[in-house]
Amino acid sequence: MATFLEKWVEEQARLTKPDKIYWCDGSDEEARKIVEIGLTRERIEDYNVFHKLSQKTFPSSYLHRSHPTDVARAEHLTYVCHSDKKTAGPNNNWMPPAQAKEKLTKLSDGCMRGRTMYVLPYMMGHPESPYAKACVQLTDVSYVAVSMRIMTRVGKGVIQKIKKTDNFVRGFHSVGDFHQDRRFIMHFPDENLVWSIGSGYGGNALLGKKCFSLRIASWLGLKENWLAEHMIIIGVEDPQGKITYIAAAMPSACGKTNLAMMEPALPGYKVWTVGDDIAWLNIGPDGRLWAINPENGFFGVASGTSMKTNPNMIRTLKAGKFYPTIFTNTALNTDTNDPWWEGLDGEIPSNLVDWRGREWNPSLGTKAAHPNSRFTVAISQCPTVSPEFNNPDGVPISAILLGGRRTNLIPLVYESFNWQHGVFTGGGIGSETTAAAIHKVGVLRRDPMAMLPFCGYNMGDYFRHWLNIGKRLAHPPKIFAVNWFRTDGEGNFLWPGFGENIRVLKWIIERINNKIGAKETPIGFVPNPKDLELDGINIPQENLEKLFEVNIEDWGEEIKDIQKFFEQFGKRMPEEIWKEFKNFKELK
Ligand code: OXD
Ligand code: MN
Repeated sequence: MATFLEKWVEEQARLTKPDKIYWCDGSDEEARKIVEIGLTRERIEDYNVFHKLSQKTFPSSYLHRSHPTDVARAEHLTYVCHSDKKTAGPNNNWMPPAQAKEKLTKLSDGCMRGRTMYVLPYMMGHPESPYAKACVQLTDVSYVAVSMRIMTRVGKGVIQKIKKTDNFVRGFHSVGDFHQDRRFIMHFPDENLVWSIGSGYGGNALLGKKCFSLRIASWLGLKENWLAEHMIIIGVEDPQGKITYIAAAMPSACGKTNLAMMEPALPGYKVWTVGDDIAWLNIGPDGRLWAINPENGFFGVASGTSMKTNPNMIRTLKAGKFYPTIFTNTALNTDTNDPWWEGLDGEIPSNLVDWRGREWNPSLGTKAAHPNSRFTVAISQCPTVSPEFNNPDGVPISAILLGGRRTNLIPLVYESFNWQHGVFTGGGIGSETTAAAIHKVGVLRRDPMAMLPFCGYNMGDYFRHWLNIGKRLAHPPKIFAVNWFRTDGEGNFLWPGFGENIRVLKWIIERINNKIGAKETPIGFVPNPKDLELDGINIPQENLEKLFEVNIEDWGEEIKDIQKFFEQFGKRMPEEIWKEFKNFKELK
């Protein structure tokens, strides 16, 4: 008798009418065959899906050019279809599930004609982890099939795990005709189902990532008492060899990947990479919070990545051990056949075509690489990958960092008074928007815990869930807010960032271990200037003062904006958060 999985695949095939159905095994040999199809037979607009790059600089690497209208997450076309609108909350687009399915069924009818339907069984998390989840994605484009092999653990073993059950997350994906009017990314949390059509962009199409590991998983976490978060996970080793694990939430394209594999500027320190984008956080038997990274690869922003900003990522991209590495929407040096992006080390090459394949030179005043150009590469190639990366239990978290991109107001670092105050602080965090999603760049929006685009249910309930998790933790991590992006009046950054951020992490670790005091302010504890390690760095005194200044008179607009944001959630907003808000306002 056919299994639930087989029946589902058959049903989808009847609807979408692919020429072929291909069950993937996740092998290297298979990936090479699929890439070959993208190199020779499959096209998007004017280009083959893959272009083979010079194998000298970045071995095993290929360039992919997206459809030009399809280069970022489409938040306005992303829906979370709970049975009622209130559960989705004001933070999500919503459609009744039956209506959403009717729409998607029409759009999907015959959408794979002339194409192959790839069936990808995969795990999010190490197969032996009690926290891992089995999933199956269907897709009709080689780029997505191969990217899933890099980003997740694809393999036939998953089918054995699923057996005859329906206990897996289903992801249906088709690029459709790429038309924006026929593009939707829809989630059905109660059915463990994601249905995405019309986009081949990573965040919309690699369904294990944002769609499952954040939107659906956050809903599972609410029901099962855990947290699915938009966080990196790192181990910071001090000169004595002690490793402290930290999780850090920051919005897309705000430096999470750089922080995740930072080369510390302070001697004797080392950062170990567990994850660069997503953390699943569970309460361990010891009452601590334990984190796993459900992913197996990096889908990071290429623009700005260099030996200066992230040497370990450049090394990862050059390793060429796991097949393949993909660059998406970078420029191309036509002399050397290498990818190129703004910020890469060295001179601007003289013969470049831009991310759309058009001749380019700096006098055009445009960017050669798309600002959201990306790489997709295996985490196993990263020289700083943590020995704990595959530990089924994950790592114990001692601190949570919550950040945003703020050119003013927000100090470099401050510590919340306690868990509840930390949830209030994280809930009110704002950040200036970036090119990772389709919207105006540089606009301030509230982005609680960097989860605004990814929380699969009402954020009022999400804050309540955070409070509940805190109550169940015998040893909750301390919560800190960070902001690397503060500038002076002329737009220059006040803090050098990158490897120098270790100085902030050192302060955080000393606070965790109760080694140092701090200055109490209405927003939390900020460092006493003497406690921030500044040896070997030259930061003008006035910059330092600005970086830690909490001039509460300047917070008026911020407070109003936070209040407006919280009010949207009406009765779902926990009283405790309003209490923290009130305390804060009164202190002001
Ligand atoms: C990502 C994002 O791709 O947050 O990780 O957009
Ligand atoms: Mn992300």
